Amino acid sequence: MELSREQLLEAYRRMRRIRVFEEKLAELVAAGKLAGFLHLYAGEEAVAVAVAAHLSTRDTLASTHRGHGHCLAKGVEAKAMMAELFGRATGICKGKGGSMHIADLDRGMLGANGIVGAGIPLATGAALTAKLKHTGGVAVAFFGDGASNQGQFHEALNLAAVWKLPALFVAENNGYGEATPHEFACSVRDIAQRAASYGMPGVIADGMDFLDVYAKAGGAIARARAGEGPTLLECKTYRYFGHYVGDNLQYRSKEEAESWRQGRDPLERFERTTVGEGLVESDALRTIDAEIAEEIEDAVSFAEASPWPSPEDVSSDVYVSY
Ligand SMILES: Cc1ncc(C[n+]2csc(CCOP(=O)(O)OP(=O)(O)O)c2C)c(N)n1
Ligand SMILES: [Mg+2]
Repeated sequence: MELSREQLLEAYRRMRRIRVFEEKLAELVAAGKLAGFLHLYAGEEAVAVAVAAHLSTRDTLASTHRGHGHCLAKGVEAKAMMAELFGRATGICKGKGGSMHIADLDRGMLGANGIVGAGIPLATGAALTAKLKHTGGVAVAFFGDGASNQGQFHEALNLAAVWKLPALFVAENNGYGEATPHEFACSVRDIAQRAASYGMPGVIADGMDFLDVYAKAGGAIARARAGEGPTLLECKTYRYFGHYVGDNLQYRSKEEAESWRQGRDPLERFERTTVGEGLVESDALRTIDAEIAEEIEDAVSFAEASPWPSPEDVSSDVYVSY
Protein backbone atom coordinates (compact mmCIF):
# COMPACT_ATOMS: atom_id res chain seq x y z
CA MET A 1 0.00 0.00 0.00
CA GLU A 2 1.45 3.26 -1.23
CA LEU A 3 -0.69 5.33 1.17
CA SER A 4 0.36 5.80 4.80
CA ARG A 5 -2.06 5.32 7.71
CA GLU A 6 -2.27 9.13 8.05
CA GLN A 7 -3.09 9.58 4.38
CA LEU A 8 -5.78 6.92 4.56
CA LEU A 9 -7.32 8.53 7.63
CA GLU A 10 -7.26 11.92 5.92
CA ALA A 11 -8.99 10.43 2.86
CA TYR A 12 -11.68 8.92 5.08
CA ARG A 13 -12.06 12.25 6.91
CA ARG A 14 -12.64 14.08 3.65
CA MET A 15 -15.16 11.53 2.38
CA ARG A 16 -17.02 11.60 5.70
CA ARG A 17 -16.97 15.42 5.69
CA ILE A 18 -18.59 15.47 2.25
CA ARG A 19 -21.22 12.88 3.23
CA VAL A 20 -22.24 14.66 6.43
CA PHE A 21 -22.11 18.11 4.82
CA GLU A 22 -24.47 16.99 2.05
CA GLU A 23 -26.85 15.12 4.36
CA LYS A 24 -26.99 18.17 6.60
CA LEU A 25 -27.90 20.39 3.64
CA ALA A 26 -30.81 18.10 2.72
CA GLU A 27 -31.98 18.30 6.33
CA LEU A 28 -31.68 22.10 6.41
CA VAL A 29 -33.71 22.47 3.22
CA ALA A 30 -36.41 20.11 4.56
CA ALA A 31 -36.54 22.17 7.76
CA GLY A 32 -37.00 25.34 5.73
CA LYS A 33 -33.73 26.80 7.04
CA LEU A 34 -31.85 26.91 3.76
CA ALA A 35 -32.99 28.14 0.36
CA GLY A 36 -31.50 27.86 -3.11
CA PHE A 37 -30.92 25.20 -5.69
CA LEU A 38 -28.70 22.42 -4.32
CA HIS A 39 -27.16 19.46 -6.16
CA LEU A 40 -25.74 17.00 -3.67
CA TYR A 41 -22.62 14.86 -4.14
CA ALA A 42 -23.37 12.07 -1.62
CA GLY A 43 -22.49 8.69 -3.14
CA GLU A 44 -19.72 10.13 -5.33
CA GLU A 45 -17.27 11.01 -2.52
CA ALA A 46 -14.55 8.55 -3.53
CA VAL A 47 -14.07 10.25 -6.91
CA ALA A 48 -13.31 13.76 -5.69
CA VAL A 49 -11.29 12.67 -2.68
CA ALA A 50 -9.16 10.09 -4.50
CA VAL A 51 -8.30 12.51 -7.33
CA ALA A 52 -7.62 15.44 -4.99
CA ALA A 53 -5.37 13.25 -2.82
CA HIS A 54 -2.79 13.61 -5.62
CA LEU A 55 -3.05 17.40 -5.77
CA SER A 56 -1.46 20.31 -3.91
CA THR A 57 -2.24 24.02 -3.98
CA ARG A 58 -0.16 24.54 -7.16
CA ASP A 59 -2.65 22.23 -8.91
CA THR A 60 -6.01 23.57 -10.02
CA LEU A 61 -9.46 22.11 -10.19
CA ALA A 62 -12.57 23.17 -12.08
CA SER A 63 -15.89 21.89 -10.82
CA THR A 64 -19.56 21.63 -11.67
CA HIS A 65 -23.04 22.47 -10.39
CA ARG A 66 -22.56 19.40 -8.10
CA GLY A 67 -19.43 20.95 -6.66
CA HIS A 68 -19.48 20.77 -2.85
CA GLY A 69 -17.56 17.49 -2.85
CA HIS A 70 -14.85 18.83 -5.15
CA CYS A 71 -14.42 21.92 -2.96
CA LEU A 72 -14.19 19.93 0.28
CA ALA A 73 -11.83 17.40 -1.31
CA LYS A 74 -9.53 20.25 -2.41
CA GLY A 75 -9.42 21.55 1.15
CA VAL A 76 -11.93 24.39 1.11
CA GLU A 77 -13.20 24.96 4.69
CA ALA A 78 -16.63 23.49 5.45
CA LYS A 79 -17.42 26.45 7.70
CA ALA A 80 -16.77 29.05 4.99
CA MET A 81 -18.75 26.96 2.48
CA MET A 82 -21.71 26.62 4.83
CA ALA A 83 -21.75 30.38 5.41
CA GLU A 84 -21.63 30.84 1.64
CA LEU A 85 -24.67 28.61 1.21
CA PHE A 86 -26.48 30.67 3.82
CA GLY A 87 -25.55 33.80 1.82
CA ARG A 88 -23.61 35.35 4.70
CA ALA A 89 -20.77 37.87 4.58
CA THR A 90 -18.42 35.29 6.17
CA GLY A 91 -18.91 32.91 3.23
CA ILE A 92 -15.98 31.88 1.06
CA CYS A 93 -17.24 34.25 -1.67
CA LYS A 94 -18.73 36.69 0.86
CA GLY A 95 -22.16 35.24 0.25
CA LYS A 96 -22.29 36.22 -3.40
CA GLY A 97 -21.45 32.88 -4.98
CA GLY A 98 -23.79 30.39 -3.37
CA SER A 99 -23.75 26.66 -4.02
CA MET A 100 -22.91 26.77 -7.72
CA HIS A 101 -20.23 29.46 -7.63
CA ILE A 102 -17.99 28.48 -4.75
CA ALA A 103 -14.37 29.31 -5.55
CA ASP A 104 -11.21 29.43 -3.45
CA LEU A 105 -8.31 30.52 -5.62
CA ASP A 106 -5.75 30.22 -2.78
CA ARG A 107 -6.43 26.50 -2.77
CA GLY A 108 -6.48 26.14 -6.54
CA MET A 109 -10.24 25.69 -6.53
CA LEU A 110 -11.23 27.59 -9.68
CA GLY A 111 -14.92 27.34 -9.06
CA ALA A 112 -18.10 25.35 -9.15
CA ASN A 113 -20.09 26.21 -12.25
CA GLY A 114 -23.76 26.57 -13.08
CA ILE A 115 -23.11 26.03 -16.78
CA VAL A 116 -22.91 22.34 -17.61
CA GLY A 117 -19.50 21.53 -19.13
CA ALA A 118 -18.04 25.00 -18.60
CA GLY A 119 -15.36 23.82 -16.17
CA ILE A 120 -13.74 21.72 -18.90
CA PRO A 121 -12.32 24.59 -20.99
CA LEU A 122 -11.48 26.50 -17.79
CA ALA A 123 -9.29 23.63 -16.57
CA THR A 124 -7.79 23.35 -20.04
CA GLY A 125 -6.84 27.03 -19.85
CA ALA A 126 -5.36 26.49 -16.39
CA ALA A 127 -3.34 23.57 -17.74
CA LEU A 128 -2.05 25.79 -20.55
CA THR A 129 -1.04 28.40 -17.96
CA ALA A 130 0.78 25.74 -15.91
CA LYS A 131 2.62 24.56 -19.00
CA LEU A 132 3.63 28.03 -20.22
CA LYS A 133 4.69 29.18 -16.77
CA HIS A 134 6.43 25.90 -15.92
CA THR A 135 4.70 25.69 -12.55
CA GLY A 136 4.74 21.90 -12.48
CA GLY A 137 1.04 22.07 -11.74
CA VAL A 138 -1.72 19.91 -13.15
CA ALA A 139 -5.30 21.05 -13.86
CA VAL A 140 -8.26 18.76 -13.26
CA ALA A 141 -11.74 19.15 -14.72
CA PHE A 142 -14.60 17.27 -13.11
CA PHE A 143 -17.79 16.97 -15.14
CA GLY A 144 -20.77 14.69 -15.52
CA ASP A 145 -21.86 12.19 -18.15
CA GLY A 146 -24.32 14.80 -19.46
CA ALA A 147 -21.51 17.34 -19.88
CA SER A 148 -19.52 14.90 -21.98
CA ASN A 149 -22.14 15.40 -24.73
CA GLN A 150 -21.46 19.14 -24.82
CA GLY A 151 -19.38 20.72 -27.59
CA GLN A 152 -16.90 22.24 -25.20
CA PHE A 153 -15.90 18.79 -23.91
CA HIS A 154 -14.80 17.78 -27.41
CA GLU A 155 -13.09 21.07 -28.25
CA ALA A 156 -11.19 21.19 -24.97
CA LEU A 157 -10.02 17.58 -25.11
CA ASN A 158 -8.80 18.03 -28.65
CA LEU A 159 -6.75 21.13 -27.83
CA ALA A 160 -5.43 19.64 -24.59
CA ALA A 161 -4.14 16.66 -26.56
CA VAL A 162 -2.72 18.75 -29.41
CA TRP A 163 -0.83 20.91 -26.90
CA LYS A 164 0.04 17.97 -24.59
CA LEU A 165 -1.31 19.87 -21.61
CA PRO A 166 -0.89 18.72 -18.00
CA ALA A 167 -4.62 18.06 -17.59
CA LEU A 168 -6.85 15.35 -16.21
CA PHE A 169 -10.45 15.12 -17.38
CA VAL A 170 -12.59 13.28 -14.85
CA ALA A 171 -15.98 12.19 -16.16
CA GLU A 172 -18.24 11.40 -13.22
CA ASN A 173 -20.67 9.03 -14.87
CA ASN A 174 -23.52 8.78 -12.38
CA GLY A 175 -25.87 7.39 -15.01
CA TYR A 176 -28.08 10.45 -15.42
CA GLY A 177 -28.10 14.02 -16.65
CA GLU A 178 -31.06 15.41 -14.70
CA ALA A 179 -33.70 12.69 -15.47
CA THR A 180 -32.11 11.49 -18.74
CA PRO A 181 -30.32 8.13 -18.56
CA HIS A 182 -26.76 8.10 -19.92
CA GLU A 183 -27.64 5.38 -22.49
CA PHE A 184 -30.39 7.59 -23.91
CA ALA A 185 -28.13 10.56 -24.61
CA CYS A 186 -24.66 9.20 -25.31
CA SER A 187 -23.46 7.50 -28.51
CA VAL A 188 -21.00 5.20 -26.73
CA ARG A 189 -21.39 3.01 -23.65
CA ASP A 190 -18.24 4.26 -21.96
CA ILE A 191 -17.30 7.93 -22.03
CA ALA A 192 -13.67 6.77 -21.80
CA GLN A 193 -14.00 5.43 -25.38
CA ARG A 194 -14.13 9.02 -26.59
CA ALA A 195 -10.50 9.54 -25.54
CA ALA A 196 -9.40 7.58 -28.62
CA SER A 197 -10.74 10.38 -30.86
CA TYR A 198 -8.31 12.77 -29.23
CA GLY A 199 -5.31 10.47 -29.05
CA MET A 200 -5.23 10.35 -25.29
CA PRO A 201 -5.61 7.43 -22.87
CA GLY A 202 -9.17 6.64 -21.76
CA VAL A 203 -9.33 4.90 -18.41
CA ILE A 204 -12.33 3.51 -16.50
CA ALA A 205 -12.41 3.42 -12.71
CA ASP A 206 -14.93 2.16 -10.20
CA GLY A 207 -16.04 5.49 -8.79
CA MET A 208 -17.41 3.83 -5.67
CA ASP A 209 -13.93 2.54 -4.80
CA PHE A 210 -11.47 5.09 -3.41
CA LEU A 211 -8.46 2.84 -3.97
CA ASP A 212 -9.28 2.15 -7.61
CA VAL A 213 -9.80 5.84 -8.41
CA TYR A 214 -6.67 6.73 -6.42
CA ALA A 215 -4.51 4.31 -8.40
CA LYS A 216 -5.86 5.30 -11.82
CA ALA A 217 -5.88 9.05 -11.15
CA GLY A 218 -2.33 8.72 -9.80
CA GLY A 219 -1.10 7.18 -13.05
CA ALA A 220 -2.80 9.86 -15.13
CA ILE A 221 -1.54 12.74 -12.99
CA ALA A 222 2.03 11.40 -13.00
CA ARG A 223 1.81 11.18 -16.77
CA ALA A 224 0.56 14.78 -16.99
CA ARG A 225 3.33 16.04 -14.68
CA ALA A 226 5.92 14.24 -16.78
CA GLY A 227 4.81 16.27 -19.83
CA GLU A 228 3.14 13.34 -21.56
CA GLY A 229 -0.25 15.01 -21.90
CA PRO A 230 -3.83 14.61 -20.71
CA THR A 231 -5.95 11.60 -19.79
CA LEU A 232 -9.70 11.05 -19.74
CA LEU A 233 -10.67 9.14 -16.60
CA GLU A 234 -14.25 7.91 -16.41
CA CYS A 235 -15.49 7.05 -12.93
CA LYS A 236 -18.67 4.96 -12.76
CA THR A 237 -20.63 6.27 -9.84
CA TYR A 238 -24.10 7.12 -8.53
CA ARG A 239 -25.74 10.06 -6.80
CA TYR A 240 -27.72 9.00 -3.74
CA PHE A 241 -29.97 12.05 -3.75
CA GLY A 242 -31.94 13.30 -6.73
CA HIS A 243 -30.60 15.66 -9.35
CA TYR A 244 -31.38 18.53 -6.98
CA VAL A 245 -32.89 18.69 -3.50
CA GLY A 246 -36.61 18.38 -4.17
CA ASP A 247 -36.32 16.02 -7.18
CA ASN A 248 -39.09 13.41 -6.97
CA LEU A 249 -36.84 10.69 -8.47
CA GLN A 250 -39.67 9.17 -10.52
CA TYR A 251 -37.25 8.25 -13.29
CA ARG A 252 -35.29 5.65 -11.33
CA SER A 253 -36.26 2.72 -9.15
CA LYS A 254 -35.58 2.19 -5.46
CA GLU A 255 -34.02 -1.17 -6.39
CA GLU A 256 -31.54 0.51 -8.69
CA ALA A 257 -30.55 3.02 -6.01
CA GLU A 258 -30.22 0.24 -3.42
CA SER A 259 -28.03 -1.83 -5.74
CA TRP A 260 -25.48 0.99 -5.82
CA ARG A 261 -25.46 1.39 -2.04
CA GLN A 262 -25.48 -2.21 -0.86
CA GLY A 263 -21.91 -3.40 -0.49
CA ARG A 264 -20.65 -0.59 -2.72
CA ASP A 265 -21.03 2.53 -0.60
CA PRO A 266 -17.64 4.30 -0.89
CA LEU A 267 -17.21 4.94 2.84
CA GLU A 268 -18.24 1.46 3.94
CA ARG A 269 -16.13 -0.12 1.26
CA PHE A 270 -13.10 1.96 2.24
CA GLU A 271 -13.56 0.85 5.83
CA ARG A 272 -13.98 -2.82 4.93
CA THR A 273 -10.77 -2.85 2.92
CA THR A 274 -8.53 -0.70 5.07
CA VAL A 275 -9.64 -2.13 8.42
CA GLY A 276 -9.70 -5.65 6.93
CA GLU A 277 -6.10 -5.28 5.79
CA GLY A 278 -5.04 -3.84 9.15
CA LEU A 279 -4.11 -0.46 7.65
CA VAL A 280 -6.33 1.61 9.95
CA GLU A 281 -8.38 0.75 13.05
CA SER A 282 -12.17 1.10 13.14
CA ASP A 283 -11.84 3.09 16.41
CA ALA A 284 -9.86 5.74 14.55
CA LEU A 285 -12.64 5.97 11.95
CA ARG A 286 -15.31 6.33 14.67
CA THR A 287 -13.28 9.18 16.21
CA ILE A 288 -13.25 10.89 12.82
CA ASP A 289 -17.03 10.37 12.49
CA ALA A 290 -17.57 12.13 15.82
CA GLU A 291 -15.20 14.98 14.92
CA ILE A 292 -16.87 15.54 11.56
CA ALA A 293 -20.36 15.49 13.11
CA GLU A 294 -19.24 18.27 15.45
CA GLU A 295 -17.43 20.19 12.71
CA ILE A 296 -20.55 20.31 10.53
CA GLU A 297 -22.82 21.29 13.44
CA ASP A 298 -20.35 24.08 14.26
CA ALA A 299 -20.34 25.14 10.61
CA VAL A 300 -24.13 25.52 10.66
CA SER A 301 -24.07 27.49 13.93
CA PHE A 302 -21.31 29.72 12.52
CA ALA A 303 -23.29 30.33 9.32
CA GLU A 304 -26.57 31.04 11.12
CA ALA A 305 -24.88 33.48 13.49
CA SER A 306 -23.00 35.29 10.70
CA PRO A 307 -24.06 38.70 9.38
CA TRP A 308 -25.68 39.24 6.01
CA PRO A 309 -23.60 41.16 3.45
CA SER A 310 -24.34 44.86 3.69
CA PRO A 311 -26.19 46.66 0.87
CA GLU A 312 -23.18 49.00 0.36
CA ASP A 313 -21.13 45.97 -0.73
CA VAL A 314 -23.53 44.91 -3.45
CA SER A 315 -21.14 45.75 -6.29
CA SER A 316 -17.82 44.88 -4.62
CA ASP A 317 -16.02 41.61 -5.52
CA VAL A 318 -18.34 41.13 -8.46
CA TYR A 319 -16.06 42.22 -11.31
CA VAL A 320 -12.36 41.63 -11.65
CA SER A 321 -10.34 44.66 -12.72
CA TYR A 322 -6.91 44.41 -14.29
C1 LIG B 1 -25.26 24.54 -20.70
C2 LIG B 1 -26.32 24.04 -19.78
N1 LIG B 1 -27.31 23.27 -20.24
C3 LIG B 1 -28.27 22.78 -19.41
C4 LIG B 1 -28.24 23.08 -18.07
C5 LIG B 1 -29.29 22.52 -17.12
N2 LIG B 1 -28.67 21.40 -16.36
C6 LIG B 1 -28.18 21.58 -15.13
S1 LIG B 1 -27.50 20.18 -14.51
C7 LIG B 1 -27.87 19.31 -15.90
C8 LIG B 1 -27.53 17.86 -16.01
C9 LIG B 1 -26.07 17.61 -15.98
O1 LIG B 1 -25.82 16.23 -15.98
P1 LIG B 1 -24.39 15.66 -15.75
O2 LIG B 1 -23.40 16.42 -16.56
O3 LIG B 1 -24.44 14.19 -15.97
O4 LIG B 1 -24.08 16.00 -14.23
P2 LIG B 1 -24.81 15.43 -12.91
O5 LIG B 1 -25.93 16.38 -12.58
O6 LIG B 1 -25.29 14.07 -13.19
O7 LIG B 1 -23.75 15.46 -11.86
C10 LIG B 1 -28.54 20.12 -16.83
C11 LIG B 1 -29.00 19.65 -18.14
C12 LIG B 1 -27.19 23.92 -17.61
N3 LIG B 1 -27.08 24.25 -16.32
N4 LIG B 1 -26.23 24.35 -18.46
MG1 LIG C 1 -24.73 12.68 -14.58
